[in-house]
Amino acid sequence: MALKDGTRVPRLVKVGGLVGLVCVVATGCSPDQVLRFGWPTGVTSDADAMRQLWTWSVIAALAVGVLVWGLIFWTVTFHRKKSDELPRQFQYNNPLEIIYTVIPFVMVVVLFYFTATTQQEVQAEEEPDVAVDVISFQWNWEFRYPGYTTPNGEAVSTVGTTDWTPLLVLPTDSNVEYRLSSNDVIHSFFVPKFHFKRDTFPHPDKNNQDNVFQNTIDREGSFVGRCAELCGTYHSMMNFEVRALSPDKFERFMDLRTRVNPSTGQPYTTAEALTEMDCGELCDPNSVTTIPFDPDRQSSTPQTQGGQTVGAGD
Ligand SMILES: [Cu+2]
Repeated sequence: MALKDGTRVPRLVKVGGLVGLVCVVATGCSPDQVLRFGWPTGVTSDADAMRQLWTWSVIAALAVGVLVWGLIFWTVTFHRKKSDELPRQFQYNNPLEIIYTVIPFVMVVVLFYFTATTQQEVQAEEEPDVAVDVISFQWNWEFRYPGYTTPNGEAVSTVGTTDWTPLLVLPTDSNVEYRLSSNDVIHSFFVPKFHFKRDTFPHPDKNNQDNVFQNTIDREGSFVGRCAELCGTYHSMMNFEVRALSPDKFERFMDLRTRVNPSTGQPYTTAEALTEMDCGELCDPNSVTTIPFDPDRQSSTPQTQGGQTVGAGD
């Protein structure tokens, strides 16, 4: 009997160890990925704050889970039915009932506290470095920069068409303020890499909507943006692209956009300014994460094609 027990336990340990080793090695996850618990990588400091909340929430959930699983297995293993005699009963045990009311209450309070403080951090507003009016309409986007004026005396603006996906050019490492509105129905401004989405309302003031949010993009790149509110026939094609440039490149971009293009006699468009800057993939005049609005109602063209360049101009 003693020999049998002595051989069984090491075998269980070996099998458990092997399963653990396969889990760690075969999945190929880095320590950072493990601690993300499936949370995708974002490109803003807000996204990182939300990731930390997620990581600690999962760790707390796992700690509770391990405790509960342990208690279940302990009960199942060591407290099996031994006779027909009714076991000792625990109902109306006040200390026990107080404990299992208070502990979940404390858990809810702790989770609520960290959720609320993270939300406050994400929604915090300071003096912006750059402000952009995001104007949605069926079925495209206009991005207007009230801080920059063209020689015509109008605010610098970018509008998407059926030939060209609108590019929202923004500086990295700067506090950007987004002021959302809609010209018709409710749309939703969603950049998956921001880990943030907010509906765009017609008349946000009359609808009592907080239509302003801010963030800071921490790296250069092209990030797809979408409408995330079902807004009509071509909702799925209402895409745009955030083009995050270093502050130097952004200043150069705005310098061009506030001047007249000698070859057209008109202020530089977004596509013309990016072509003029010629800084490689970041200055591609066309979107690289999605394709322009396709007005063909029978079309089943996929809306995301990495590296796709279509059409020219603004
Ligand atoms: Cu929409």
